[in-house]
Amino acid sequence: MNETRHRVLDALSDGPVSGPELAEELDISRSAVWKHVEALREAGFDIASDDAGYSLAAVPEFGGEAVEYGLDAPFEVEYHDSIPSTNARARDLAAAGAEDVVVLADEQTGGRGRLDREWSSPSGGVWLSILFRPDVPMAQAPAFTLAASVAAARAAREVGVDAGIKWPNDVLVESDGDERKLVGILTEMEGEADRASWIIVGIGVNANVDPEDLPAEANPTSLSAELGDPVDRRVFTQRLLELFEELRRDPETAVAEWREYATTLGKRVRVETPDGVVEGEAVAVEFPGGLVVDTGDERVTVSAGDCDHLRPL
Ligand code: BT5
Repeated sequence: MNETRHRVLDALSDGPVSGPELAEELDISRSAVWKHVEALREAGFDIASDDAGYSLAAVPEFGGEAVEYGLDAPFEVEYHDSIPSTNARARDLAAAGAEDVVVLADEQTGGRGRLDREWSSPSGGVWLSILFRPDVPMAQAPAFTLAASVAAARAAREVGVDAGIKWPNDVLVESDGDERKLVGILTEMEGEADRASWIIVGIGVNANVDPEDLPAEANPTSLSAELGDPVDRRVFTQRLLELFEELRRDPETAVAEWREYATTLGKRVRVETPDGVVEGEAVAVEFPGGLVVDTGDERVTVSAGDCDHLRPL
């Protein structure tokens, strides 16, 4: 949303305000005011008008403008009802030089997980990718994945779903040893070793979707299934972005907070890494995100891989 439209919206939310008053306040023509009001109505804002002027009656349920409205984080939000993959779109935007942009979709038709796996993304989810350009070496990028999982777990807890994190990037709801997958995160990046050029953190939250519509082998769950009611996706998305914004400024704290939510620490794990399988007890997570596994013989730090929680011996 452009700057002037933001200001029109802010003025309307403090309204009623008349067209001429608005034009004067924002130093634009009356017809420009009219165009902004119409564009906002088209985006789903309910703008009442009576003798006293215009006022904001209701905010749209979901969408780019809806999420940007009142968002306490410096992201522009590009919304799609349906798109193949928000990460793929964010890569195109990165190639075009963009930054601090969020691509958000109601549905993805070609959602991707790690290692080219599929990410099922029916309508009703929160499928988004955050594109940013932090001044950090590439090796620190895993800290942003952990930051995203902390933000997602916290946002889920704020709506009443007791989420935990399985190293490195799965946000799960656990009960009686049963782990149900709520969120998946896919981080992509490009740059030189000493400085990332861009990082894209893709976050897929099963918000208001029926777990029956998701691949059963992943034992999926959703916010609505856990709560018995749909969540307000606009507010949830805003909190997710605001929490991520705080954590990305302070990756060391993000890693510390990750430990608080971790379900992996203290468990026996089996991690499939690009260099082979590591099995043992997960004893620590080190900045920027490596998992320390005590195999009995030695302590090994793994920085990437698929992690399974094993039953205690
Ligand atoms: C992930 O991969 O968990 C990362 C998923 C990232 C998705 C987001 S959505 C927005 C952005 N745009 C994209 O295209 N991607 C990102 P991984 O750890 O590889 O897990 C993939 C596995 O999870 C699949 O093989 C399935 O078994 C399972 N799965 C697929 N869809 C699921 C869902 N909606 N909920 C739970 N599990 C799912």
